[in-house]
Amino acid sequence: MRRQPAVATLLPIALAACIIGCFGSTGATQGRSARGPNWLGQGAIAYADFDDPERADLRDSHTDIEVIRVPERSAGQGLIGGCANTTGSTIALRSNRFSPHRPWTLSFWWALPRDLPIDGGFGMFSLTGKGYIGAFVRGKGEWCALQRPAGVLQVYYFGGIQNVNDIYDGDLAAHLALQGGAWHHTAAVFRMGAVVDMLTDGRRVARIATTGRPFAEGDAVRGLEIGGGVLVDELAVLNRAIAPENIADYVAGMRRIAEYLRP
Ligand SMILES: [Ca+2]
Repeated sequence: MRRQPAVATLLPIALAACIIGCFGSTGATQGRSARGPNWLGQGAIAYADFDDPERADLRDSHTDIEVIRVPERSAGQGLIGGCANTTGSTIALRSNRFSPHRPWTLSFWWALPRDLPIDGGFGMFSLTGKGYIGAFVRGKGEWCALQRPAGVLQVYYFGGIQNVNDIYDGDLAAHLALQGGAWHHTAAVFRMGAVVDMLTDGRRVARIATTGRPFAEGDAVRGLEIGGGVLVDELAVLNRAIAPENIADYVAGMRRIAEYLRP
């Protein structure tokens, strides 16, 4: 906790003790503490808080995750501290661990740098190999004749698996604050070798279960990109499929910490 105990009443001290005690920086990821509950710290095989511009985020994490690209940081604009600014380029990683035939979880926070125009869009994440799994927001335009920015989850181009273009929310702005600086959490959970769950702010918004066959190691899914037009913070890759109720608890806890640490 970075905030100094310069407080006038006992209430903030009690609150801080509760946050640290119940939801502290507990887990260690290759020497780095992952903010959040135990299951996050213990399960994280990659983690970045993007707080220290001198530190090479993700590079000292598990050695079988190759860091292809980490864009520039924006100091002080993150959910907590600094963040990665993906308006110029995405965060790009590569590893066998990203194959959806294994259970794993991608967790990160994102915010738009400015209010989203009606024809605006941005990327959330994408996985690539001999197929594509991705989530993004696409604005009003010719693509699918959208009238409003829509949330999309896709599974495409896997031989033997039916393509799915799931426009899970045709009017995202009606359900999610898309103003600049409004932070949201996205989790993608890969479970049972055949299911992709997507959660926004701890709530499941989309699920794709494969039709035809499950995902396979031979699909060679290695590439992971995060962001594309957004600020990204508190990025974690976990080596198991996290239950939705745990993710909801994590989101609520991080919002309390962010609120408390806000200058
Ligand atoms: Ca941060």
